[in-house]
Amino acid sequence: MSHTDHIFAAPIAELGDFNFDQKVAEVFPDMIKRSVPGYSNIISAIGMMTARYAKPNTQLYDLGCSLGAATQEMRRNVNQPGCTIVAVDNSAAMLERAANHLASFKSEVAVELREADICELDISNASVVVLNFTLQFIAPQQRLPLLTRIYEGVNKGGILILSEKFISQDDTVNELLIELHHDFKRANGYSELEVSQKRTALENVLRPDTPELHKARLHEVGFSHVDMWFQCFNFGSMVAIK
Ligand code: GEK
Repeated sequence: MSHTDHIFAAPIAELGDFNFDQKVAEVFPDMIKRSVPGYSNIISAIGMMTARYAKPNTQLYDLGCSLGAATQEMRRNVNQPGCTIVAVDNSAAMLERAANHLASFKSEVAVELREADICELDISNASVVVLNFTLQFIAPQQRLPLLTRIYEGVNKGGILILSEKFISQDDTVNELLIELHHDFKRANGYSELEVSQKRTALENVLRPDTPELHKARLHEVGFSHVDMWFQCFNFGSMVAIK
């Protein structure tokens, strides 16, 4: 059962850094839908791209899977034999709930849930890799090495779907996108206090890059075809094809 997110509703005297603990896992589906513009559209499109890019006898990766929303959509759309979806997160609380969530659907497609740091994961024989709002939580100096490992583990013609919060190179546009995102959260029932406490808690944890930096880095690691396929305010999703 999913609960409503009230984590930042009351004043918190000492706001620590945000982390993916039991309390967050409990309210996660509500939190992500009310906080990330376009989240549901992106999840659906991950399914559509899986249907096109999954190849027989390959692995599909959902890196930073949380409760497995993208994993489940990939599983529903895999139409090739011999595929395994490897869903990885380093939060035990998230994975425990992901296991329950995924067990509630019937499917022939194998899913392996792994509690691991995605920066230390072996990635091989991949046709589809999903980083749905996860790279933004990885230390900036670890992003290039992680994307390099992903590139090396993806088969020729395979796809990486990378969704992120962005910053804009233009300060004025950046401010506008941040304000529009806060309007979106207010419209979804978050109070001023919730918006501002969450912003503070995420400050040291979620470090967004510009779309330009993402694209340059994806090319640098070797991907041949890179572009944004969706953007809503300062959130969006890119594809990179090997
Ligand atoms: C979705 N993709 O619903 N190794 C493994 N997992 C990590 C690491 C790491 N180093 N760092 C963070 N995580 C999901 C949403 S949420 C995005 C992804 C958000 C995990 C972390 O535990 C959390 O579950 C996830 O990445 C990020 O489609 O909360 O904005």
